[in-house]
Amino acid sequence: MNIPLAFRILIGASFAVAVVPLEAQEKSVSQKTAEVWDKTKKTTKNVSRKVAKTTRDTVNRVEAAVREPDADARKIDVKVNDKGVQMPKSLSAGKTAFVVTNTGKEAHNFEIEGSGMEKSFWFALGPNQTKTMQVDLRPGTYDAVCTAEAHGGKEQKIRVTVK
Ligand SMILES: [Cu+2]
Repeated sequence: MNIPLAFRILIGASFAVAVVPLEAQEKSVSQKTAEVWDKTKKTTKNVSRKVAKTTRDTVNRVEAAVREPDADARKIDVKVNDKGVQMPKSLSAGKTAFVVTNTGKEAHNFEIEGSGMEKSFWFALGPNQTKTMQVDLRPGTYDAVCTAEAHGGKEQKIRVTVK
């Protein structure tokens, strides 16, 4: 077939014109797909974060409701903050309600451990949050610990004697 050169150039040019936009289109489609996927991931993350927060809030409420101290429990004020745990170092045996308040700026927890007992809050306390933990203290020595990841990764504990 004898196609004049001018025609060949014209055909070639029209192919080029046709091909380039197609590639551009494909690119933008894959880019769009990537963007949508990115958004989906972000949305999924946000949703799961929200669910986690809701679960935590619910558990906090449950903890507070279930662990309302008995009227005859001896109430002991405990402060947890960025310096550690502050509470009396000598306690009497018997039904005890630790009223724990986070007076710090980060999350803190409270754990009482000793004489075969190990009890802490399921979730750490946020700043200004108060939770109550009721235990039956037997005579012995205990560690009152903040297990939160504050304090530069170190646990803070004090020794408590129960008589
Ligand atoms: Cu702490």
